[in-house]
Amino acid sequence: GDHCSHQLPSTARLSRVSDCLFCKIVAKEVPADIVLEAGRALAFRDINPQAPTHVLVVPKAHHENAAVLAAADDGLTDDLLKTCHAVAVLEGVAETGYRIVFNTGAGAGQEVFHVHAHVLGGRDLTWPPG
Ligand code: IU
Repeated sequence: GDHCSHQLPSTARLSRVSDCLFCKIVAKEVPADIVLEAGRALAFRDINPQAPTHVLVVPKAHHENAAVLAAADDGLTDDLLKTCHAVAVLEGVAETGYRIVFNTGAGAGQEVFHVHAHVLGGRDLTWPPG
């Protein structure tokens, strides 16, 4: 849709995608293993899981990264964080502990430029992250 028009593919993988991948998942145009749909947010499993629980939580609206999202709509940022916790409860990792990660910018490893929180749990998580 129009809300994806500012998507700027920045990796070889993404450059083969004509539009925003996560917008397509939100639109159900691309299949995903959906964990929770909660109002303006959607949670689905990462295709390359880094922990027993590895779920991505996205706003349905397209925002490039967490900073852009927070500046544009702090209510949606709040919804997104609450949805992350709901996912942790559903996945049974809320009590043992889990991590929420927003890779923000290519230098931090962001590859998909539709903001997504990684919710990771189900194993011991080391610090610092790689
Ligand atoms: P990053 O924070 O932008 O680096 O995270 C992108 C994530 O999206 C990464 O963990 C991928 O495994 C994941 N992903 C996915 O779940 N489905 C896809 O089709 C693609 C990437 I491309």
